[in-house]
Order: sequence, then C-alpha cells, then structure tokens
Amino acid sequence: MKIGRIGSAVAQALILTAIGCGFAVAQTVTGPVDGQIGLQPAATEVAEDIVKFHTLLLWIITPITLFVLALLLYVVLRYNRAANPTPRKFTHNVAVEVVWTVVPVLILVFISLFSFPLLFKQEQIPPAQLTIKATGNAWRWDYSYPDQGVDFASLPLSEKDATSQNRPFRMAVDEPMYVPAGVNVRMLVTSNDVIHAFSVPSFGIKEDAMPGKVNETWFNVPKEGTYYGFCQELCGTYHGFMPIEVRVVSQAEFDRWITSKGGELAAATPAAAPAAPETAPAETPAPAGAPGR
Ligand SMILES: [Cu+2]
Repeated sequence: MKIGRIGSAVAQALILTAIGCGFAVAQTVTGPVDGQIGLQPAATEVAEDIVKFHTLLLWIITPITLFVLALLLYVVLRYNRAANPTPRKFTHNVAVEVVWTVVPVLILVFISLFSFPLLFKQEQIPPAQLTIKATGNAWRWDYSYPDQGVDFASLPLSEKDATSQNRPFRMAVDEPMYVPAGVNVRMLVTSNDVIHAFSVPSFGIKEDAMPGKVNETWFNVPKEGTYYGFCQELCGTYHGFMPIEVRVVSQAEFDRWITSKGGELAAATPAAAPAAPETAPAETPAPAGAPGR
C-alpha cells in the first residue's frame, strides 16, 4: 500500500517534471491561421471547457436541425397543393403543442447544466498573482501593471518591421504584453474613448472595454508561447488594426522583462505573494451596541 503510494507519487513527479521540461522547451505560437474553420487551440482550462461546450452544442443542434429539415421536407412534399388539394381546417393540437414546448425546455435545461458552471468559472475571478490593466484607445491598447509600476502603449508592427522580424503582420506588436506561465492573471479592461473589446480566443477571454467602467476577467496559461488576439468590438476606422500579442514566459524571463521596463519585482513573484486564504475572511464583527441586522 505504502510502496504503491510512493510509486505513484514518484510517477506523478516524473510526469510533472517531463511536463515542466516540455513547457520550458516548447514555444508555441497561437493565433488565427489562413483557412481556419474550427476554434483556435485552447491554451487555458476555460478555453478547453469552451471548446468542449461548443462540441457538445454541435452534437445537440445537428440532429435538431436535421429533424426540422426532415419535417419541413415532409410537409412540403406531403401537403402541397397537388398532393393535398383539400386541407383539413383544424388549428390546435394539444398533444403536439405540449410536446413542442416541453421537449425544447428539457433540452435547454440540459444545456444549462454545462453552460452555467462554465459561466461561473469565467466570471468568478480566482485569487490572482498578477494584475494587468488593458485600456482600449482608438486605435491601440495600453497596458499597465499597477503592482509592478509598468505602463506602456502597444502598437502593431509596420509590414516592413513584421517581415524583417519574421513575425505575423497585423498581429505582431512593438510592445507585447508579458505574463508568467502557470500564473493566475487578473485582467482589468477599460477604455479611454469608445467601446472596444479585449479578446484572446485561445485563452477563452473576451471582455468589453467600456469608457468609465472597469471590467474584469482572468486567465492562467500553463504553456509558454506567443498568443494573438484582437479588439472584438467594432470601434471605428482602424478597429482591425489594434492587435493583442501576449508572450507567456517563464517567471525568470518575466522578472527580467519587468526589470527592463523599469518596474518593481517584489509584487511580481508569485512565491512572495501571500497564500490565498482557504475560506473567505471572517466578517468584521459589528461594534458593541450596533443594531442587529
Ligand atoms: Cu475595435
């Protein structure tokens, strides 16, 4: 029993080490590609769940669509004027009406069993080790790392620069957003002018950037690499020219990058961050004599 447990722990450690080495070596580039039909490869757990949910919905809607098509064809062929010259005049059928109300309700309830947990996973921001604010402008993204004191604007590369650097034109930017791999990142998203949307499809995030309001989302990318996103809210003439480039790097490389930007490291290291409390902090006790609720 004990040996078995040790064996499985060793196996787990070996697997984790292998995965860790894989992460250190792998440098993936994830973004849209020419001729792509499906979703981009998922880079986060949330994106994986979105892809699974999308596949589930496809399995549900395909038979429904075929069934409705078959019904339509049957009606067109069986009840056209030539085949059915004197139609019957009834207008109600209780049994059919109950079925076409109850069955869709059951299907929707079944779908909600999967959609609600996914929605909660996306919307409930877990304790984060890094906070980044993205601000939309017509037409570029500004990034701010408030805990590290790093702020910069991010502009798309010119065609000449992109070609000479062998990076994708209209996706690559001069100043990418850097994040460490395997870290919960809290994204604050807002706008300086019109409504934009901060979206990285492979992370499964798309958050509206509203002037005068700060929206929140989060992601955790275990695999190092370069990931591309775009503004996904039509915001004006150059809406198509405000790409998002995220570099997911090792903690050491992230620290080097923060330093090169003149930022403070202390708050950037997850190890230095206090452990997230297991439970919500106890409510502050009401002062003596305060009226009860
Ligand atoms: Cu836009």
